[in-house]
Amino acid sequence: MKIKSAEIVISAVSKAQYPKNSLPEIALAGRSNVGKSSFINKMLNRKNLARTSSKPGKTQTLNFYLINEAFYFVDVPGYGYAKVSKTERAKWGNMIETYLTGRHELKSVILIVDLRHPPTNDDVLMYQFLKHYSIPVIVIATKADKIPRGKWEKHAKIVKEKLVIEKEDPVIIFSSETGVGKEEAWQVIGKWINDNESKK
Ligand SMILES: Nc1nc2c(ncn2[C@@H]2O[C@H](COP(=O)(O)OP(=O)(O)O)[C@@H](O)[C@H]2O)c(=O)[nH]1
Ligand SMILES: [Mg+2]
Repeated sequence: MKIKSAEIVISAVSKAQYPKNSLPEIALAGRSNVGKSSFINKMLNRKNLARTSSKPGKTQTLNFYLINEAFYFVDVPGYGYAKVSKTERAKWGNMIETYLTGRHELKSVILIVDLRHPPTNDDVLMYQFLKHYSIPVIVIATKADKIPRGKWEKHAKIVKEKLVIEKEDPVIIFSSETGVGKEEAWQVIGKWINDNESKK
C-alpha cells in the first residue's frame, strides 16, 4: 500500500462528530497499551501520527485517521485498564458498542493482541462480541520482536486456541518495531477498502 496522505481528522466523543463522507472504516480494538497506536504509525510510515504512550488508559475518544483520502483507520480506546472508574467504563462501553454495532461504514475490525501472552479474557470477549455482530475480524498479534522467531508459531497457536478463532479470520504475526507482518496486514485490509488508487 502506498501511503500518499494520512491525517487525523477528528477525535470524536459523540456520534454527531463521526465523519459524514461515507468512506470505508477499519477500526482498531485491543487492550490498553497493547500497541494499537504503534500499529497505526507503522502501517502509515509515521513516527507519531497516533500518539503512543507507556501510560495506559489515555485515549477516551474515537480517533479517525483519513488515509489517501479513501478510507479511515479508527483508533478505539483500549479496554482492560484497571484504574478507570465504573462510570468511565460504562461510558466507554456505550461509545464502543454504539460505534461497532451501528456504523454502516465499518468494514472490519483489527483486533490487536500481544503475541507474547495468551489473549486476556477481555480479548476473548471482544472477539466474541465482534463475531456475534458478524463484524469481520483481522487479528494482529503484535510485539513479535520481543520473542524469538522460532517461538512465533507456537505463540500464534495459543492465540488462536484461546480466542477459539474461526477459520476465515486471519491471524497475522506483527511487530511495530521491525515491520514484520506489515505487507500481509495491508493485503488483508485491502480487501475491505475500495481504494483502487492504493492497489497500484
Ligand atoms: N517492542 C515493541 N514494543 C511495542 C510494539 N508495539 C507497541 N510497543 C510499545 O508498547 C507501548 C504501548 O504502545 P501503544 O502503541 O501506545 O499502545 P496502545 O495503548 O494500544 O495504543 C509503547 O511503549 C510502545 O512503544 C512492538 O511491536 N514491539
Ligand atoms: Mg493508543
